Amino acid sequence: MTTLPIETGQKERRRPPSLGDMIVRHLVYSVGKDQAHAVTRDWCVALSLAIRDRMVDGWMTTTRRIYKSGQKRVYYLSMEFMIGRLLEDALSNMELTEEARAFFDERGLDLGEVLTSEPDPALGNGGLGRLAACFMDSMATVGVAGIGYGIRYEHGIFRQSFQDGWQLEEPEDWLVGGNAWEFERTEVVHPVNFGGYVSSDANGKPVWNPSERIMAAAFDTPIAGWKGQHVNTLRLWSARPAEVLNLSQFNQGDFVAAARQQIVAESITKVLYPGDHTPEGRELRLKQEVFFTSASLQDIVHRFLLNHENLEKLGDHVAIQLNDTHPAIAVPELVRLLEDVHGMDFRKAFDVARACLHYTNHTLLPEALERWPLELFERCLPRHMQIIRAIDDIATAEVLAAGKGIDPNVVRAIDPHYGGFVRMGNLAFIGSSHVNGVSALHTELMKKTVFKDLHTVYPDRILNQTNGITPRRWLLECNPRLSGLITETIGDGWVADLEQLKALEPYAEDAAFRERFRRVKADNKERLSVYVQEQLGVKLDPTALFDIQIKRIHEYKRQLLNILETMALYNAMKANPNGEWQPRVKIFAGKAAPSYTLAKLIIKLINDVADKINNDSALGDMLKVVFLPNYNVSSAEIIIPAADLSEQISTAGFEASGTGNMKFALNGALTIGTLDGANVEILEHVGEDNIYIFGMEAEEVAQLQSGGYQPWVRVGETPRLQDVVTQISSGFFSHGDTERFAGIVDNVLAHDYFLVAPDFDSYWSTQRWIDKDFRDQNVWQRKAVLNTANMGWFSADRTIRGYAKDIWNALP
Ligand code: 26V
Repeated sequence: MTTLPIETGQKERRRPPSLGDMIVRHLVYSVGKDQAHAVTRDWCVALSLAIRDRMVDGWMTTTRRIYKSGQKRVYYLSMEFMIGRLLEDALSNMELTEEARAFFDERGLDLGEVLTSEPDPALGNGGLGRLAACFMDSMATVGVAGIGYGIRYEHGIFRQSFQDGWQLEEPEDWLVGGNAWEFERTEVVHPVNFGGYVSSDANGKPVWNPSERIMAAAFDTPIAGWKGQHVNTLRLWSARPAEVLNLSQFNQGDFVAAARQQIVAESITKVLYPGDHTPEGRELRLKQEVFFTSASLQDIVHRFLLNHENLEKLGDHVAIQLNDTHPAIAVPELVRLLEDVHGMDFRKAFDVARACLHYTNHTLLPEALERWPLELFERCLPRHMQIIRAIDDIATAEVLAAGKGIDPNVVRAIDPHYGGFVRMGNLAFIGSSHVNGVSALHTELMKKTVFKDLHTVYPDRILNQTNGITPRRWLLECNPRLSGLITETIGDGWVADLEQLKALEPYAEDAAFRERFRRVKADNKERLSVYVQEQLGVKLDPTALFDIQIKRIHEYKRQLLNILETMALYNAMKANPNGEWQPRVKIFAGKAAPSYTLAKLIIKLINDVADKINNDSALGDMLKVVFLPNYNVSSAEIIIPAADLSEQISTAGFEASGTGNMKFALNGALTIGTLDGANVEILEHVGEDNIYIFGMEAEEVAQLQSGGYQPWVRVGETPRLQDVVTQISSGFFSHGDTERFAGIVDNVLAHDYFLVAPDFDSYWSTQRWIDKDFRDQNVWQRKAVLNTANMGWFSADRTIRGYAKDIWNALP
């Protein structure tokens, strides 16, 4: 079990321990179990620690190499990292999966079970957090010296279950039972201050006298790229009180007061997205943003000073990417560190900060663009407020110098109206050298809408970097059958160079290959059917068309359009039971924000419709509807490979990019979608014959939304939709309860901001066209192969190279 000395002639050399030796050692010495008593989770921890050991060598080599070469560092600041389970990914990237499997086979244990006993760290909500995780994988694969900075939430996104069809939220507890991947860096602790007032010193320089201090403690997770050559770090911050315990209060017997500080401090990293419907919740959210951003910037400056002296050169060696506006406080905070702590002159400090910082925008939705009330900002961050005012003066001068006739007030970070707000989007824009959108369409819309005026003043600042996904997790690992077939056909070069998938294109014409491709999909659909049966007790027919929509529940994503079409299909099937219907399974999954009432009502509607349809014996297997609970990275890995049809049906102009759309198409699903986000570019790559586009385009949407749209008239002109709306109002899907879905009926008839009615008929007829194509499996599989073959461009490796070249100037 320990390292075995082996004879090598004269010298005695130590053979590195085998993976099996390391697993057993960790089981005994780290977990404290013997093999006879170990449970699956113990093996999982032992295996994770063994793999982590193997990663550490590469990690140290990478770190030394970066120090020596002076390679430019990239810091990715993100409030969310939706990393998912790490063990399977690490095994795969380190090419140790087969060795591990053999080890467990020998003991009659199943590697798959060991892998799924790992909790899924769900430190994010949706696309933005998952993108950050894909970028970590790709930075390590491409060889960018990248460090991710974020928050080590004690509770990630809530665990979703259904009670009578309604969403229930329960706390998630991924850290119970420990986290085998992280290293706590007890020596790395940065103070983060809040509140108080600003005075001046003898020289008239501002001095911040904060009233509260929280400590940020670092936890590092190594992130190995493909083949483990380059290993980067994800550093997550956990909040600690500045004083461990107020001993005098404790000794006075006031135990609660003594513990208070700790509770208040630790609340900062307790949960992802504290409810923001109370002032306390909003303040906590602002503090989370400041907390992780300040700690990260202090860390970055500290690292820089380890081997450089002149902070004026920071921008030559460091690029800092702001993942949405959540870390936008970085603009005044970096200025503050340079000016107040390191004595740089304000104007110089701002120029240095702007040289380092870059901002990615991920949504145009007005309600999602962060604005903080001045009162709150001033109270928590009085010094930052002064700096923001000074930055606004620079912006004003630049607006006037540009001479484009723009009113400086629309550009400044501070909006003086309605009591005053800090506009974080404007702040991030002004303080960054590059601002990027996440798909071609979204970037163009940024220029025309939210950042129109800023774009006029700074015409070279906005650029596009279309999102991507890591092919390691989203094909190699989640779809072993398909990746096996691909590797057998074109070799394994695609894993690190996804555009090699193009070599599959000729095989679309090869009937034998199409049949194997179909078989792979059929097997994945069997696997998903087993999962659905376990989760919901619903039996699916795996030969039916699997039609899948999985994503956060939001009106603009239009799960409502999908379920309304499902009801209309049900009505049509009932009206003509002997018709030649293509059997379908409609699969939904996704979480609704706890305070988003309408989104939660849509979930209830889907579950009620599912209940009605699945229990209609006259229909048999013709139509089934399921809503899988607790959608996360792990369930996505089972669902995506099993899809025939991918639903990407957002109202055009509202989905910044989408990345689920890419995962499905890469795995051979066809897309039904609007010309929105990255769907537009998927269309360009897979070709119009291999994707189903329907509905209004962004410009038509904007026009209709700007006035004159009367949804009730439109519903009246759409008979299938009219019937369904009447049924919902009459309690047809709610056991006669006519009130339950009043909110939805009212939404469709009176508001319909996201234009469900105008797109309904086009969606319906596109679905019927899909039915027809699916019935001819030759036609369908040909299109499916062409999707996989042409999705190579959507690798996050390509995206990262784009950022490295166009934004960071940090090509490896
Ligand atoms: C945030 C909020 C918060 C307030 C209530 C409504 C609302 C709606 C949307 C959001 C989105 C937050 C940002 C985000 O997750 N954007 C997603 O980023 C992905 C990666 O770039 C992209 O693929 C998705 O299209 C985009 O929605």
